[in-house]
Order: sequence, then C-alpha cells, then structure tokens
Amino acid sequence: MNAVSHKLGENIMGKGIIQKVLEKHIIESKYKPGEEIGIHIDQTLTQDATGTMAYLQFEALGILHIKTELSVSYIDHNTIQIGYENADDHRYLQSIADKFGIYLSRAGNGICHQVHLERFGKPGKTLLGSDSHTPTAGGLGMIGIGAGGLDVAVAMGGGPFYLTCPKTVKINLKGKLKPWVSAKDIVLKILDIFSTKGNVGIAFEYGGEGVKTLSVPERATITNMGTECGVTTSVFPSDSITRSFLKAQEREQDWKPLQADTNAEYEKVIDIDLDEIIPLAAAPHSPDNIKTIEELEGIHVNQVCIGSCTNSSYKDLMTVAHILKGKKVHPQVSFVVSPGSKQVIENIIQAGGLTNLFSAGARFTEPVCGFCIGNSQSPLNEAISLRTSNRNFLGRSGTKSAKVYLVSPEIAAAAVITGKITDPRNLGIKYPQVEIPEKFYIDDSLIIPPPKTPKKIEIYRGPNIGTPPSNPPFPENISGFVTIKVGNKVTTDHIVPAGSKMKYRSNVPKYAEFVFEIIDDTFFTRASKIRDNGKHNIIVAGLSYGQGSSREHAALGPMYLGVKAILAKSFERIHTANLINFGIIPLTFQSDENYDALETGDQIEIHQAREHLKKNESFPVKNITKGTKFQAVYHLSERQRNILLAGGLLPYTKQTSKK
Ligand code: MIC
Ligand code: SF4
Repeated sequence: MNAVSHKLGENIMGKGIIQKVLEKHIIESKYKPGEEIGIHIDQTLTQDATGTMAYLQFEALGILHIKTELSVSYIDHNTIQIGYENADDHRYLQSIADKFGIYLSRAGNGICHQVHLERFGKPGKTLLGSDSHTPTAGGLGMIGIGAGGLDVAVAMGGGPFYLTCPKTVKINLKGKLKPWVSAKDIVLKILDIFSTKGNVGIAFEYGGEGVKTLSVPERATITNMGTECGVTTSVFPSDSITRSFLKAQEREQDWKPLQADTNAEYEKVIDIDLDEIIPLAAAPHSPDNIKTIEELEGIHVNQVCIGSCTNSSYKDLMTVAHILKGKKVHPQVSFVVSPGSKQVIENIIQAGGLTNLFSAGARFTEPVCGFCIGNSQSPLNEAISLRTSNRNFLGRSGTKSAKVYLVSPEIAAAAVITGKITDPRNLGIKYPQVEIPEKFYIDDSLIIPPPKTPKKIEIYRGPNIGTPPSNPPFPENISGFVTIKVGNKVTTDHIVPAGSKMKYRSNVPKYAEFVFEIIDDTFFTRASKIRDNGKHNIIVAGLSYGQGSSREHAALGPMYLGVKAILAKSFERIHTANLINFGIIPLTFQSDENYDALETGDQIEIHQAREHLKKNESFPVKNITKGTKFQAVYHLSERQRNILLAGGLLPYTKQTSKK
C-alpha cells in the first residue's frame, strides 16, 4: 500500500470542500481549525433509540416549531416490539413529528442513513443527526455530523451547533479497485492507517482521480465508517456521479456541484492506490483490528449477516445476489439479510435479486438496524459471525462470547457458500459488476410529511416515557470514590448496552441499571449506594474513552447515578460533548503514572472544584486512600464551562434564554 503523507506548502490558499461548506454555515467565530465554532444546521435526523429522549428534551426547551429547513424522525432501531415499549415510543414520535413539523419515516421504511441518502440529503448542506453514522451523508457531498440528542434538539430549535473546527486530512484516491475488492476494503484500509483513536478534531475529505470510480453508495460506505476512526465528518465531492444518483432518485434539482479548489490547503494529504487494496476484515473486537482475508482464510463461520447502514444498498445486495445465484447456504451457516430500506427491497425485487437471495437460503429481516445492534439475530455461543456492519465491539452482537469479523458483502457472500472465511477471488465465479439503475423504483408511502397547516395535536405518552432527569448545578467540591477503573478504547456500548436493553431509552432510571453491565455488573448497585450516601461517583479510564455511538444515555445514565467526573487519558468527540451536556466534567491525566496509581474504591476529594472551573484552572485531585495528590486538566471553552456550572445544557439553555 502506497500511503504517503505530506504537508502542503504554507503559501497555497485554495479551499477544500469542508472549509467551503463550513464557512457558509458559520454563525459564531471564524473558520479556524482547532477553535470552537458555531454553525447553522440545515437538516437534522433522529432515530427512535436516541430520538425519544431528543424530543423529550426538545419539548423541555419549550420551542413551538422546528426552525431547520428539514428535520426527519426515523424509526429503524427499536422495532422488535417485544412488549409495548417500542410501539409506544413510535406513537410518541409520530405525534411529536405532527406537532412540530417533522417528517416521520415509519418503521419498515429503512435505516435512517440509507433513507436519508435516497430521499433527503443534499450536497453542500449541513446535517446534524442523533446517530454517530450521520457522516454517511458525506457520500453525497453533505457535511453530516453525529451528536447527542440534546444538541440535535437545540439545532432543531434554530440554535447553533458548536464543534471544534476540524483539521482536514485529504485522502487522495488513485487508480481503480480490482474485482472482488470493494468500498468496505477501502475504509478498512483507512482504519488500518488511522485506527479508532487519536483522530478527535479531524475530518476526512476525499479527492483524486479514484473518486470517479466510486458510486454514491460506495462513497457512503466509506464516509459511514470514517465514524469508526472518530473523525468529525467525512466528505466526497459532488460531481456527475452524485448528479446521476440524485436523478435516479428523481431529485436532480437537489444536486449542485461541489469540488475542492485545485490548490486547496489541508492539514495533511494521504495517497491511497485503489489498485493495491486487497480484501480485508476487521477482526474481533475492534474495527481497527485489520487483517487480510488471506491471513484469515479457512476459519469456520457460523453466521453471515449482510446489511446495516454500511453495506445495505441496492448495489451491495445485488452484488451478493449475483454471487449466490444458483448456490445454497452452507449447512453450518445462518445467513441473514437486512436490506437498507424499503426502496432497496423493492428495487432488488424488480431486478430479480430477491429471488436469488431467498433461494440461496437467506433469512430476511425488516429494513432496520437489527443484527447490527444486537437487537435480533444474536449468534450462537462462541460463534464466528461475519458481518458487513461497522462495529464489532465485545458483546454488541448480543452474544458476549461471539467473535464478529467486519467484511465486505463479497467476502460475506463467499462464506455463505463455503462456510469458511474465503478469498472470493478463488471461488471461480466471474465478479459481478452491478450498475446503479438510471431510475430507482420509488414509493415514499412510509414517509409521513408534516401537516401543511399546524393542527392541534395531543402528544401520546406511554407509561415507558419518563421526563428527562434533571441535574443540580456543578458542586462546590467533588467528594466521592473511584467506582470503576477501565482501560483503553472503552466504547459507549461498554458504558450502556444497546440490544434488548434499548427499549428503556426513554426511561432513564430503568436504563441506568445496565450502566457498565458488560464490564462489571456490580457497578449499578455500588454507584447507587455511593450516590444515596450523598457522595459522588468518579470513573477512571484510559485512552479514547467513549468511542462509538452518539447515545447520550452513556452520559445520562452515569449522571443519574451521581457521576460528577470522568478522569481519562483521552476522550472521543461526541461523548465529550454529551458528558458536558449532562454536567459531568471530562478531566484528563497529565501523566500515565497518575492513571496507574488510581484503583477502584479509592476515595477522592477535589476541593473548590466549582471555583476552579469558573476560573478555568486545573483541578487538584487528592487521593485520600493513598495519601497522594495530582493535578487533572481540561480544555473547555467558556461556553462549555458555563454549561457545566449550570449542571448541563438544559438548565444552561433555560438560564440563558431567560436573560
Ligand atoms: C450504533 O450504531 O451504535 C447506534 C445504535 O446507531 C448509535 C445510536 C444509539 O445508540 O442509539 C450510534 O451509532 O450513534
Ligand atoms: Fe443502525 Fe448499525 Fe447503522 Fe447504528 S451502525 S445506525 S445500529 S445500522
């Protein structure tokens, strides 16, 4: 692999795509990588698992109507409906959409990111989504950013979205992929180069001749998994390929060209030769644990799942359908297909792909997240599961002992036939080159547009819907215990699991019972006891704390349990914002020794924490148990410190709007 990195000259002043779009949307401060900016958001998306809380918060903000150009509420995560909770939440979301002027994409219509690409995304616009894979829209030349639900609620109300203006890395694609190598392998290669940590404050912008060889869904696979690197967003140019895709969606009017200036300036430029990429996989339990398929060949496979927002497009499924034509699923393999949207299903029906997949033995699920989030199709104990999704964190499949490998649809299809990890180049099948239709079959009947004239709507609230818990202002002193000490790369799936527990998303006291369950199932009881004794809980963590999803419950749950500070070696972007929004201070260690010296159970005192925060001073941390002291630091804007002082974004917004 030719992955060269070089810095461009200082005197070159052109602009990249990200700079162009951000500059058009900045409403507070100026475009300056590394500095906090406030941007205007054109579109928002929510999904039901984060959306219920986001809309409860939107209601709490007291805003009467959305102020964005477009907001869409998707129902795609919690659709299993064992018990009334999911269905109640869906009804709540529908009544909210009607009341506040939001489009509702009903259960069965598809996964938010796939549907947004198909029906709503527009080049050059900004999209804020309460889901970490919102950058998928970057495949269309849109700046998509994932955030916590509360930030999305504020943006829906017309408020700025604050972020650190990203430093842009240009990924220069050269050449063309070889047969049996696909977009998933490109992004796995990028994960191999960048890993899942250390990329906070960076954005990826794609360019180069190789871009022309990739269709919009392939570009979207790549921007989707930029999220796994922890970057703020990933964007492709908007060109004639984007235009053809939008035309096929009967939305050519939404197209506009978007290219970087030839002399654009970047933080760094990485060259990737597409011809040199080979089939890859992310081995358990992290998307950056990259291996070549050659290294893994022969491993027996128990389950193959094709779908998720990464690889569930028409092109993905038709490629698999061609590979499996006339073939049957291996007897030891459970083969699951979860298409990205109703539109994908209808188009593969028309193209004959569904028949191939069915007769090969596929078990079809609704077009939803399902298997990706451990919400269905958990594999058997100790299983090897091959998935085309984007995350393979421990336990995320719903089976803690399972080992999940992330692969392309081509590799997944090969394993369906052979029952083993197989290099598809050795199958003796001609590689199917699937073209995007000139016109998709389109039926938007599962999208409910908002009423043209405001109606009097009664909001439906089932018994599972609680009010968002409140938080007192930041305390004078932090006084409590290290309730848990964790290592590097702890994800939000470790902090608060999804899967079968996700139905309690709108019921924080109940959902909080599962905080850290996957690492230490005594956490809830111990933390509750400390909180009930009037003391604070403190979490100690290693590098890259809070990787993965945007779920604000990974901050809300700990907030409810009386966590006041997290002491970590480093934090990921969305989780940092969520912690601040819920009044928990993200503190960093100045040396590894300070991390090493702390243990679960240590008694901690931080005197005059509030005063130090007001003055933007580091925190003196006293370990009473060990009789030691050290300083913990934070790098927060004045706005972020004021949010923390108020106890979180909700109380802060209420305070500031009264002034
Ligand atoms: C995920 O892929 O982990 C999710 C479920 O889509 C999350 C959102 C959530 O937890 O509801 C995400 O990626 O943000
Ligand atoms: Fe859904 Fe999985 Fe995509 Fe998250 S990553 S939005 S759970 S399909």
